[in-house]
Amino acid sequence: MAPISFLIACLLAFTLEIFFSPPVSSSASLLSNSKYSSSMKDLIKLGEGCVNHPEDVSVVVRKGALYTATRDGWVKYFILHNETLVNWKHIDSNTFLGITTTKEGDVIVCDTEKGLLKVSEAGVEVLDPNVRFTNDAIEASNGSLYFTVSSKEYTPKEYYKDLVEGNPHGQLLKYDPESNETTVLQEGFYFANGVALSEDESFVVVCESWEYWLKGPDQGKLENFIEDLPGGPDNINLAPNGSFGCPRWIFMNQTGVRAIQSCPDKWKLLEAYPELINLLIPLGNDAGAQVVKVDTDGKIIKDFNDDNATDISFVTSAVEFEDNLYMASIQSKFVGKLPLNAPKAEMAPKATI
Ligand SMILES: *[C@@H]1O[C@H](CO)[C@@H](O)[C@H](O)[C@H]1NC(C)=O
Ligand SMILES: *[C@@H]1O[C@H](CO)[C@@H](O)[C@H](O)[C@H]1NC(C)=O
Ligand SMILES: *[C@@H]1O[C@H](CO)[C@@H](O)[C@H](O)[C@H]1NC(C)=O
Ligand SMILES: *[C@@H]1O[C@H](CO)[C@@H](O)[C@H](O)[C@H]1NC(C)=O
Ligand SMILES: *[C@@H]1O[C@H](CO)[C@@H](O)[C@H](O)[C@H]1NC(C)=O
Ligand SMILES: *[C@@H]1O[C@H](CO)[C@@H](O)[C@H](O)[C@H]1NC(C)=O
Ligand SMILES: [Ca+2]
Ligand SMILES: [Ca+2]
Repeated sequence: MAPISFLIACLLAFTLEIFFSPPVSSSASLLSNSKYSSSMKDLIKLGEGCVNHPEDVSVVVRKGALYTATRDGWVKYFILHNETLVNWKHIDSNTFLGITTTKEGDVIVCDTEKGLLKVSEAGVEVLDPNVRFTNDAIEASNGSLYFTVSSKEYTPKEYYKDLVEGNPHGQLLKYDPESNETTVLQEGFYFANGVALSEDESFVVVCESWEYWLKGPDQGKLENFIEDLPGGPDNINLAPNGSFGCPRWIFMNQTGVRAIQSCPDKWKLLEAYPELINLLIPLGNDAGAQVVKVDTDGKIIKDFNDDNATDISFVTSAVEFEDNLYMASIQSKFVGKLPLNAPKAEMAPKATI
């Protein structure tokens, strides 16, 4: 039986942590050269009020269309050249997370309750009904799907328990469309979240939200891809030119997280003070918004920041396409579009004679 004084000591240590070092760590640029960092102040809101909490976005290049899956069960897309929103398919679900588009133009949706779904013109097919808490998927050129399960232990509603417990319950899996079989490729991720394939498909990158780094198993080897990001990464997408774009959503003080994880009476503590979790995982504007672009070696090469979440908060997905960065946030009701190459005066075309 743990003495109550120890519980109080833990609580004190934890609250001190919170009050004396705000959980919102500064989302200041991660780059020494600020030339490569930028704000999100030119953000344009697409479909405002018509996309209900989109978690992820994915582009079908040949259609010039950007797809998203929303909290009210819609798979919708924007025709990008004229920014028209099309309500495409509806599924009775409010548990969508990550999506990916396939080379056939179908959309793979991770539904945390129903499993791994394929949405096509013909309708909805459940590819794997036996997986729960799927978070993101990516298609390989031969049609296999790599996807993540964030936690084998907890449900999406209990996600914070996964963080507080501090054990790795996440998985990377592969669905083979020929055999209709799923295999577990790798266990032991700290909240497996976004997944992406490198351009040459030699490695797959998995974002771990609790451990702040991305792992890329290369031919069975597991290596760290980016280490020590100051917030939990969510989705990740291949950017043009082989690099990756990756939004980071929770700017939590890692020391506060470690303090509660190592507290023996953490469950009692949480039960007594459930609001502690809100301090640990700031949501809304407290979460800020940040997207980083990394090269194929995991080095940060570009950093987009909205410290005070003035334009968008809690970005969960970012896709670079035709000189724009498109962003989704599970907390917003729009898709953000950030033009990357604002026209410069000195680049005005020269007159010809
Ligand atoms: C987190 O809190 C610790 C302890 O107070 C502090 O030393 C550290 O700088 C904080 N980290 C961030 C990223 O704010
Ligand atoms: C947008 O473009 C598509 C074809 O690319 C067209 O079908 C649609 O009518 C256009 N929408 C508007 C509002 O112009
Ligand atoms: C696709 O390639 C992967 C990796 O080599 C392999 O594991 C998988 O079985 C292949 N899938 C199909 C449908 O051929
Ligand atoms: C794949 O197998 C699952 C059972 O695990 C089944 O429900 C589903 O209908 C099958 N899908 C196809 C395309 O055969
Ligand atoms: C593409 O990558 C190469 C090599 O890293 C770099 O020199 C070039 O500037 C990049 N182009 C773009 C558009 O990012
Ligand atoms: C964000 O808010 C902080 C504290 O209120 C302020 O010091 C800072 O200047 C703000 N940053 C921006 C980019 O507005
Ligand atoms: Ca995705
Ligand atoms: Ca996610």
